[in-house]
Amino acid sequence: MNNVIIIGVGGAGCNIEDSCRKECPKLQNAKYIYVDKEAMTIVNHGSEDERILLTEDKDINFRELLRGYKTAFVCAGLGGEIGSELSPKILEYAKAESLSTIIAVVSTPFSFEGVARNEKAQMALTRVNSIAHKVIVQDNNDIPQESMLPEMDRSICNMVNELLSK
Ligand SMILES: Nc1nc2c(ncn2[C@@H]2O[C@H](COP(=O)(O)OP(=O)(O)OP(=O)(O)O)[C@@H](O)[C@H]2O)c(=O)[nH]1
Ligand SMILES: [Mg+2]
Repeated sequence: MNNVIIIGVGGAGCNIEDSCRKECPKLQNAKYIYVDKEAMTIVNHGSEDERILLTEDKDINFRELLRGYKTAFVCAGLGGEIGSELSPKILEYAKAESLSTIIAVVSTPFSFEGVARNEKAQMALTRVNSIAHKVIVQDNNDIPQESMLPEMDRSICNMVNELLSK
């Protein structure tokens, strides 16, 4: 599938994307893009030409980036700043570019992360649900607490693989 683009936004989004890259055989040939505002975080993902560091004075043309692809996956952990704010926007850009399949792959926070973060995530999820054609949601509360984060993202990949096998 080389007409597929996968964009991870924020810390969790980039982690989820990396897990998909490792665990989803059907996404091996996709174009991978990692987006974050934190330089320290983003260097841990992909190769240099796959990374987009958001800075206040840099305007990123996401529509141009998405143009020509048939399918877009947008990955984000909802509840923080960048993933919650930017992932719905990127989904909207994909819609504006008329991609035929627009899929969101998101997590919602553990309850121990607090009400504010959970409310932020729910608001973002409402937006995501209204834009994407398909939404894969990992409720982090469903993951055994002793599991490491990569384990939980593996369970997201299982959902992605299931979707792709349909
Ligand atoms: N599934 C999964 N969830 C994660 C991971 N890391 C963080 N989270 C969850 O994702 C939410 C958002 O966290 P981040 O991705 O760090 O936030 P961000 O989008 O980078 O936003 P800011 O750093 O606030 O700008 C957290 O509240 C956690 O619930 C991860 O590796 N996998
Ligand atoms: Mg972050």
